[in-house]
Amino acid sequence: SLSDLEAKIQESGAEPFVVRLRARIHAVRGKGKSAFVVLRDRTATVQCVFFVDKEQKVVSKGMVKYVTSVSKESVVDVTGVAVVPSSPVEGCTIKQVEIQGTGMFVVSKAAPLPFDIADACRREDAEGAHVNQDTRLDNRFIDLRTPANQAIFRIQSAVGQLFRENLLSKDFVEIHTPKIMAGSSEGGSSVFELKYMGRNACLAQSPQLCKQMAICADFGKVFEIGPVFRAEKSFTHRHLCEFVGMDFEMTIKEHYFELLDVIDELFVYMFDGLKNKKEELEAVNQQYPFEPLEYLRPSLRLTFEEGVQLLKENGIDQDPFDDLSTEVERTLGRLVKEKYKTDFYILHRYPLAARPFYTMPAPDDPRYTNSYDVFIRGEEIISGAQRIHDPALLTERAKAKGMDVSTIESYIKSFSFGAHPHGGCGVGLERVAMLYLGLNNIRKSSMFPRDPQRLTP
Ligand code: ATP
Ligand code: AMO
Repeated sequence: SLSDLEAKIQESGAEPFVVRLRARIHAVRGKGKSAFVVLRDRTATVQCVFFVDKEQKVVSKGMVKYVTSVSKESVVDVTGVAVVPSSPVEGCTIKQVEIQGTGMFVVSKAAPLPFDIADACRREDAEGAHVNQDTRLDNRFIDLRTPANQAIFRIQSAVGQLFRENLLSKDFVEIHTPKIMAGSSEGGSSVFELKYMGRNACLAQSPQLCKQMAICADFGKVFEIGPVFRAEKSFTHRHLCEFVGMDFEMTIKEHYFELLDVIDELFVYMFDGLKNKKEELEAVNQQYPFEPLEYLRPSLRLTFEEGVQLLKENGIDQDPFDDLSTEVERTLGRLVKEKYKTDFYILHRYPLAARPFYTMPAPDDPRYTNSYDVFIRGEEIISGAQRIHDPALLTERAKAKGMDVSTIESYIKSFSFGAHPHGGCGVGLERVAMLYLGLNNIRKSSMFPRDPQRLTP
C-alpha cells in the first residue's frame, strides 16, 4: 500500500523497485510529454509521473493523454517503478518516493464531483472556495474522504474502544437492550412513536429502563453502546434525532460518589488514551484548529449550589432549584475554566425539578437529587444519577412527572423483589467526539447524521 512505500525504499537502500498500486486519482495535470498524477490511498498521497520515452515503448503519447483524461477520485491500478526523487515531492504526504508510471488501468471511473475535495479540506477561516454543510452532508460518502473526517471517525472509534476497555477491566458486562419499547423513559415529547403489530410502541429514548432491570437481575455492573432515538424538534448544533449512547449502570454500597469515581477514572483513562492518536489529532487540527483539552486528575466536582454561587459571584442570577439553560451552562463552563483550569468537570446534586422521574432525591434535602451532569468546554456530555429503587416512590415520581405508568409497569415491578441501591449514566458519543475536538457542530462527529430535516444519505 501507499503508506509502506517510504519504509520499503529505505529497506532497499534507495534501490528502485517495481510496484502495483490501487489508489484514487487525487489530482492530475499533463505537461507536453509528461503527466503528473497524485495518487491517494485514504489520506496518504504520492506523486506518479508518466514520461513519454524515446521510442514510446513503455509510455506512449497516447498513454499520457489517456492518463490526464481520467477523472479525479477514480479508482485506478497503477504499475510503475518506485524511485527516490531528485528532491522531496512538495504537496504530497509521501515526499521521499516518486513512482515512474508504466501503466494505468481504471478500475472505477468517478462521475463529475459535486465539490472539489481540496475545497472540502480548507480551513473554515481560510480564503478560497468552501463547501457548505448541506452539500457535504448530501454527499457524505465523498465528504468523509477528507483527512479531517477520516481522523474524526477514527478518534470516535477510539472513544468507544477506550470506554469499553475501561469498563470491561472493571468487570462490567456489556449488554444489548431492545430499541423498541412500550413507552418513553425520559419524558414524552421527544419520542418517536410507531406501530408494533398493531399496538402503540416507541423507539428507545435510552437504555434506561432495561439497564436498571439488568441490575435487578443481579448483573451488578453493566454497560451498553447503542443507538438512542430522540424526536428532537428544534435544529441545534448539539442535538441529533439518533445518536450513539454509551451507558453504564452499577450497584453502589454507600453513596452516589461511587458512581462519580467510576466516571472520573473512565474519562481520565479515555482522555489519556486519546492523546496517543497524534496523527488524527493533527489532521483535525489542520482543518478545525482547537485547543487541546485540559483536565484534572481527579476531575473537578462541584455541587449545583457551588455552580450557582460561582455564577452569582460573576453577576448571573440562577434559580438554585431550576435547570441551567444552555447559555448559562456555557457561561459556567467558561468561569470554571478560568478558576480551575479545566475543560472537563462534574456538576452534581441537581435540583429535583430538573431531573427525570427515576432520579433519587437527596436524603438530606428532597429539593435536590443524587444526580449529575458532566461537561466538556461548557457543554453537557453526560447525565446520570442514583436511581430510586423503591417501587412505591418510583410510581409516585413517575405520576408526578406525567408519565404513562401503564407503559412502564414491568419496569416498576422489577424493583419489588429485592433491589440493590444503584445508579449510572448516559454519555453521548457524538458529543464527546465533538467537544473533545472543539468542533462547532454535532453533525461533524456523526457519520450519517439524523436531524429534524435529514433522513438521507
Ligand atoms: P438531554 O436532553 O440530553 O439531557 P440536553 O443537552 O438536551 O441533553 P436537556 O436537559 O434536555 O439537555 O436541556 C438542557 C438545556 O438545553 C435546556 O435547559 C434547554 O435550554 C436546552 N435545550 C434542550 N433541548 C433543546 C433544544 N432542542 N433546542 C434548544 N435548546 C435546548
Ligand atoms: P440524557 O437524556 O441527558 O440522559 O442523555 C444522555 C446523554 O446523551 C447525549 N444526548 C444527545 N446527543 C445527541 N443528540 C441528542 N438529541 C441528545 N440527547 C442527549 C448527551 C447527554 O448527556 N437515561 C439518561 C442517562 C442516565 O441517567 O443514565 C439519559 O438518557 O451527551
